[in-house]
Amino acid sequence: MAGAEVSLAGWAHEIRDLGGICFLILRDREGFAQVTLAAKRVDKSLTETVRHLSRETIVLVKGDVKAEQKAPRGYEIIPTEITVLSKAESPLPMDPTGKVGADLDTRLDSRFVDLRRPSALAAFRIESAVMRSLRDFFYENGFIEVCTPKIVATATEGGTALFPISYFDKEAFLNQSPQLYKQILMSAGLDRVFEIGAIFRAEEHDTRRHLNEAVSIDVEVSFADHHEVMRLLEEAVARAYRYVSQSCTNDLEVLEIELEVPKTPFRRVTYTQALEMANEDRDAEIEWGDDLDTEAEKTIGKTMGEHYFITEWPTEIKPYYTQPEEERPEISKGFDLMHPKMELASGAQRVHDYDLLVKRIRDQGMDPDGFEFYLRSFMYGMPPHAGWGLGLGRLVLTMLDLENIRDAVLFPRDRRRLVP
Ligand code: AMO
Repeated sequence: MAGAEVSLAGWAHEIRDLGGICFLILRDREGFAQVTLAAKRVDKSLTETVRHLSRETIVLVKGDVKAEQKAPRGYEIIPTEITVLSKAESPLPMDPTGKVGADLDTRLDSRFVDLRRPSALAAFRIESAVMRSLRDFFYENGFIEVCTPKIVATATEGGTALFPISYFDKEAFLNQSPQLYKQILMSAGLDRVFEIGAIFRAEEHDTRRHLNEAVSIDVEVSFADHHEVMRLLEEAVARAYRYVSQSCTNDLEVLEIELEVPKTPFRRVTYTQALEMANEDRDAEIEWGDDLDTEAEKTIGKTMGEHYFITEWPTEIKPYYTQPEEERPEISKGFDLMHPKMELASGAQRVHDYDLLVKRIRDQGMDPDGFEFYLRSFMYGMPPHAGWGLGLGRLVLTMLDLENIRDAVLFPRDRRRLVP
């Protein structure tokens, strides 16, 4: 655009006053532009305005583009008009250039400034690309996007981790998972649905991979078994990696990441094999039938070294909606998708038989009466079906090797944080 007249608005990232020449570096989400005010060529009043700008003030610059090798990206703007659109107070709550580091809490308290750092923003642009690639993938594969309610009357993932809310004169909760609704939609004949939405877990965890509000990418498919939806899941994950590696080259560069697209199919290990790996050099062995703890996940992850599935879980430790194998009902058709560092998704072929489902709910110590609205959909024609839920935050966290899930969530919710 050399020679063109442009209007450019942005944040005053840096003002460098060298006496005879003054530089204003403007920043927006796409990067930086240099505005050059040489005493000889630019009206004195403009230079005065720039000299007195506080950092992060938003200005509108009108001027001419000039090729200049020394400027960022090889161009500068010679201004003819500068308007202050919004003045920034000083001092700033944190340094948006990232030169002065800030701890996570300070960054989250002032997220609007934190996100002005290109590396903070890059993760969210990549997250957007991940959602886009997955939506594309689902639409290409015949899925319908759905929105299920987040205010609900029952627990889905067991009764413990629920957030009660006040809902007129009734007891209500924030939904832990779209699980029951996506299953009901299979009875409705929607065949293949997906949802990208919030899930709420009242867990007391304070870890780098748990939040009390997370975004889950949920899928349900009729006339499918667990094998089929595992294939769908590994293709979805690989697709997201591939899309990011092709379309987010600038953001990956900012984050200094060379993204490797995981190869499909991912390896499948059974729960029993995983248990053997976990117990290899461990003092207190995990017994068959117990859940794999964080330490176990780490040991197995090290051995595997890439994405993998854990299959053939004991029926007892999978939720009531998980279909047991016909020949050996103590083994379920549930699975987890693992990154070497953590669990990314879980899923299963579901129970579609009404009587078995009622029994499974009872066996897990719950009252089928509370599930009436769900169970009814199994009485009038429910196809066999399978599905999964994949955590968006964890997918991005592991893809970009971030320290903390809070770096992959714009406004995280945890035990201590309810604002901003
Ligand atoms: P699950 O409870 O395993 O399964 O959740 C699915 C995925 O969602 C993400 N996730 C979380 N991420 C951050 N913080 C949390 N507190 C949190 N809880 C869950 C994880 C997890 O693997 N209904 C089933 C899914 C299904 O079978 O379709 C379910 O909710 O990445």
